[in-house]
Amino acid sequence: MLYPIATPTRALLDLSGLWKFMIDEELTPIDVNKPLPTEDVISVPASFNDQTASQKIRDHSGYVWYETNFEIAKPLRSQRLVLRFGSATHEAWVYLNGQEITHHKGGFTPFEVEINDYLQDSNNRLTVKLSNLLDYSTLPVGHYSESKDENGHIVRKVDENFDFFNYAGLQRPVKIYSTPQAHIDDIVIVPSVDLADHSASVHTTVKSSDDFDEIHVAILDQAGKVVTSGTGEDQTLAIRDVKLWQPLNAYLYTAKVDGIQNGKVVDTYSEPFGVRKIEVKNGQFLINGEPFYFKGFGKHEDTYVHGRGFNEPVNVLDINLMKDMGANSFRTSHYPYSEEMMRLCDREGIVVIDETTAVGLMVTFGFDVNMFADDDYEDTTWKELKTAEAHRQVIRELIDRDKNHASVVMWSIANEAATFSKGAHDYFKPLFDEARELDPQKRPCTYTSIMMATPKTDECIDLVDVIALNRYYGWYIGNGDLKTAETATRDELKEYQKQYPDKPIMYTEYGADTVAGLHSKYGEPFSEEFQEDYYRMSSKVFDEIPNFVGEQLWNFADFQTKFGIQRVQGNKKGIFTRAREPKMVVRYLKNRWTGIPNLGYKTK
Ligand code: GCB
Repeated sequence: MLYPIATPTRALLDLSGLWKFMIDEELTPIDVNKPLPTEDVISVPASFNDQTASQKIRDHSGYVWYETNFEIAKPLRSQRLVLRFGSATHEAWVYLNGQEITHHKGGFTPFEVEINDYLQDSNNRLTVKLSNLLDYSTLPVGHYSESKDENGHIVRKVDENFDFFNYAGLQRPVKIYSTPQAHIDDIVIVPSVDLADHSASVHTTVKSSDDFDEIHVAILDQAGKVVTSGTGEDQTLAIRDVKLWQPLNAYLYTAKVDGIQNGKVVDTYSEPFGVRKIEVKNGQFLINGEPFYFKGFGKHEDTYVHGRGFNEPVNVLDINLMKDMGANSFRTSHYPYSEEMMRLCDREGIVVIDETTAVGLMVTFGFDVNMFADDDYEDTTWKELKTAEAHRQVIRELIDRDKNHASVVMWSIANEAATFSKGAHDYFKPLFDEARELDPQKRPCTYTSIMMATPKTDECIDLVDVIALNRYYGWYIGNGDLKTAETATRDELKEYQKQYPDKPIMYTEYGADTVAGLHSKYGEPFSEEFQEDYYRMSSKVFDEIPNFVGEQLWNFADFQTKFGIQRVQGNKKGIFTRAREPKMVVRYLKNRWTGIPNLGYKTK
């Protein structure tokens, strides 16, 4: 799916701003033929939750309504007009002038619909009903329950089966774009690099409305100069003296696609792309033929007031903070991030592990890891969950959206699923097959593994290209005891290395809750000293393991979660606070990471 942009043949309207907003108390039905019965407003794009003084609204589980009015300039009415949501969390029913025009489930991927047939000459009313409910059939997974209050009204409850606040709303840009009737629908770009020859062949496939006489593709360099061009829906173009997209040293070409009728350009679209080669070989993760070392983070889209809403200044700041520390990568834990963030990473040379919304796929999820030691413990996840269809859908939509991004080097199919439990392999095998089949660039695939999934118990390691571990020795296990943690970390990594000598291993999570400003002469847990000691211990072990190809710590910044006795206004494992102030450990990590090359670490 193409990102919406203005081009010489396309106009773009942004519906950001104040929309009418109300929660649905389910007392009287809402009539979509009338304006919403409220004067309250909310800002779009953003989560609705933190824009209110009302706890009832903030914590509402169920349905909410949004409404805006817009005008379309007359000259545009002859064009094909498409309404596009960057996302709508988690399920949306969309009405234009009282008629339902589309429905979408899945809160972190875009969807769009043609609106010409529903438009009025003026004062178009766009109404959106959203649900923030999650259950055993959705991704993310939530425990859903219903009860009745004293008046017999339904009360819905979602207990998140994951460790982040269930922010919802129109969290990403809502836009209308125009195209001519004959239009380009999608562009697929697959570069193949010949490293020895300093050349690349770029395979482009253009999907269109089928009424062009000819499709012309030109590849422009960063200065806007045409380096090669050709004609055809499906073709391979050669680039000599190719400039590679490298980590933290991005070079972007542009594929300028023209749809031509009677010798005239009718539709045109420009897609930026990078040329780079990704391989997993001999226990290494290679970018452009050289071993890459991941330095960076698991993150969240999470900021004050915006909640999980699009916050571009913070995205820019986060990337700058990463680069300043010598970091080169992050994972979009635990859902696809905004398209704007992916485009920013392409430009900045930030390497991304792109994750689906598959989080919470373990019905016995909790912070008490001791329960797993119990002989009677049995996990019944794969008997209970009905997420396979939602999972297939998000894989399809994520790959469709992000397939051309140079920054995306690997897909994470799930976070901390019960891969140790009976039925896991049968669940995951078709999903991995599908991802591999769908990705035109054939990127490696992984899932991030939960602590209970060990070299002995994990049933799904054969499915992954890279072993990605989320580990909390010294925090959830043996809290405060870094000596034992060091041994456990080392023993486990050595075991993985021994059993899977050809698979690269990395940490995709490790960390310790740390209250900014809390200090301890004794290095007690929660202090800034403990956080630093914890990371020093971990780094020491990482450097001993030959196939260990990266460290992405948990988390870039403190973030909001649901309530719980383990959470004090959220998760405090950030190395930055939620306001992006550095904790003490940032100096240590900056020092370590600026000393580790992006390419060739441990081999030079
Ligand atoms: C995990 C989860 C992440 C949590 C983190 C924690 O394993 O993947 O979502 O926030 O642990 O801090 O407990």
